[in-house]
Amino acid sequence: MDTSKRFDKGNGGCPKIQCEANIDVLCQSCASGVVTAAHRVELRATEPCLFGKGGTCCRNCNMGPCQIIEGVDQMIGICGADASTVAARNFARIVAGGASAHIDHGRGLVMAFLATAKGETPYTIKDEDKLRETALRLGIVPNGKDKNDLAIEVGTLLINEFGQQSGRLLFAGRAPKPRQELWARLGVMPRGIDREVVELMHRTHMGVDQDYRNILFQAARCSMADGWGASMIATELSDIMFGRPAPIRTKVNIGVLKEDEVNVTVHGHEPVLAEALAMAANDPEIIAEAKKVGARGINLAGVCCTGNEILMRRGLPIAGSFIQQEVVLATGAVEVMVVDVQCIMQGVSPAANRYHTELITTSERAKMAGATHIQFEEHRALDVAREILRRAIERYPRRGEHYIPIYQADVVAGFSHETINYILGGRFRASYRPLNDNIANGRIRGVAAIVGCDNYRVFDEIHVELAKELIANDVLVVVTGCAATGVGRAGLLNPTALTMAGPGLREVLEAVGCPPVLHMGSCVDNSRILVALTEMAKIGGLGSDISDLPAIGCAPQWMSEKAVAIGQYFVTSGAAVVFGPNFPTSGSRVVTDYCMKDMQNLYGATWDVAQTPNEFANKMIDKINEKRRALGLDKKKERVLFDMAMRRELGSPGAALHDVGCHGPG
Ligand code: SF4
Ligand code: MSK
Repeated sequence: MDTSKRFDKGNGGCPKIQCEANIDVLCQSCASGVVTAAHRVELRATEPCLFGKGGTCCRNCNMGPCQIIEGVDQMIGICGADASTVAARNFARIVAGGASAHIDHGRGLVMAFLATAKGETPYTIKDEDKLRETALRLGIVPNGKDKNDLAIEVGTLLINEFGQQSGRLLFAGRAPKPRQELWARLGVMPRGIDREVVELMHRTHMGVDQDYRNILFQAARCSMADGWGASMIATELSDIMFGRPAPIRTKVNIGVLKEDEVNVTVHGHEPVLAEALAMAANDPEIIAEAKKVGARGINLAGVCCTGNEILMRRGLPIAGSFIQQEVVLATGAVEVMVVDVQCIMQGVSPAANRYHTELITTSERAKMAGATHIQFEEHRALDVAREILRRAIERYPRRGEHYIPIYQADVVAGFSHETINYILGGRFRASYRPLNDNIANGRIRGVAAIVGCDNYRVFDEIHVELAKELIANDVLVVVTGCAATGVGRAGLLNPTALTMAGPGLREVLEAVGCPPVLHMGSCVDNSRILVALTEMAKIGGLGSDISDLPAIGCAPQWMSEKAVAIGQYFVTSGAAVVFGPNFPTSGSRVVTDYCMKDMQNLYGATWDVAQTPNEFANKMIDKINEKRRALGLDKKKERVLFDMAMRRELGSPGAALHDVGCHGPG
């Protein structure tokens, strides 16, 4: 592999990569020789295998691997498995992989929560109101109980759900009643969190479940153990422990790295260590140590979803999304990159090793060659955090040739479902009623969630172009994960972007000072969207179930298995999902039709697939309009069609600082 290939502005042969900041950094001499995923895409000798891509390569036993072609008799598995069985099994295993990532995250979170309630960590139970609300929701009477005792009761109840064998998960009882009845009827109500993953892995083992529909039912149930189980538990308990997000101003993009501070980036997904690092970074002793080596202090910045966790609650900046992780290192200005779990490319290790940067792994689940391992334990969280920061301080004087780009954008984040309730509903009548009313009266056409990853095989900023088109058509957009960072870079998480919104959406959001795109958190926090949709359905006026709402989700640049698990729990919950750039069962028309057509009759929602921003926007707006018609809200609303000139004219809302504090109406 030619590892010397580097970016060069104006060099037509350089690898393609999204985002100006990435190109800027990779053009600098300090980045010379760094190999990013963009280079590796270019340098690979072969395109992805079509059997693998379409879900029809089976390697579930040693008679294979078998490549299957649907409808060709000689091209079935040695065991006789056909394309539908194999595609369904592969899809199901993707769901199991994605769900298990959230499940293990959720389990770790509950254990940290319990340790905190017992006084064994430096954290405290910050949001007592949410603790009491959650206790009530779980059937625990909170009155008169000490907050730590109550937290132990809540944590114990929830940790037991991981090993539960029968019954149903407690948070699934939050869903609209008709939805719960549907799940019970179809047999997709999750019984226990771990059980659903294990059963799905068993059923997709060679020679077990060989009816694609039956496999996909269990995939749906497994995804529910993620969305209404572990992910919701992780989000709710993180909020109780570290504080429920509220609107907060901060910045995103590589330019948040600082010349005169010790730069420490936290990458992965878990908020627990990042919170300890944030606490330690403000410790006067640590700051004094940083000053001794000539730095002004510690600059803690996020990458991927750990970044989203600390951005939502603490307003700490994000240096980069998934596609920027190696580029952040190629600045040569990062002293330490701390990683925990998920979405950490192995490529960060050689990239870090080209510089003075120390890569530190912190989870026994995720070690890397070329990295230092410092095991994180909650009960000595601050000691671990201080040790990491001291190592970073020690590296600061060794910073060599480096380049910090100017790119950074002002954003307003922190839109938990409770915040949206307050912002749009007002202090004295906090509810989703005003949002529903504005949808019913047509000021807001509907709600769209743009979630998930960015992906080195997609070169266009689809999240950004799509978000612009949706808001111009009066669709309220919520975002999570790396999609949120992408639209943040483009200035759409700033109230100044309201100039791009359609008149109805602008009128509603201008009144409360909100951006047109609301950042709801990390990929685990997609459960916040389930809760928001549930509230909308329960308030009334837009039907009685999630499937009645003019609401839709999409993941235009999916990369991670988690995105498939998330998409499936949205569909099972009644919210349609458009995926891109491809769908993982495309090798079987039978299974793809089942996902994209038959699921409508089961769940009232389907999967769909699109590639360009325009195709996404058309499908999503059509679906929203269809729901509006079914609700009798079909007053004609002119559709704004975008052409290239309009896109150019819209450009970026700029990165100027404005007073962007959101406020509720009452
Ligand atoms: Fe081939 Fe069947 Fe084995 Fe899969 S389970 S590898 S299709 S023989
Ligand atoms: S980090 S899962 S690339 S959103 Fe959550 Fe980003 Fe996707 Fe990882």
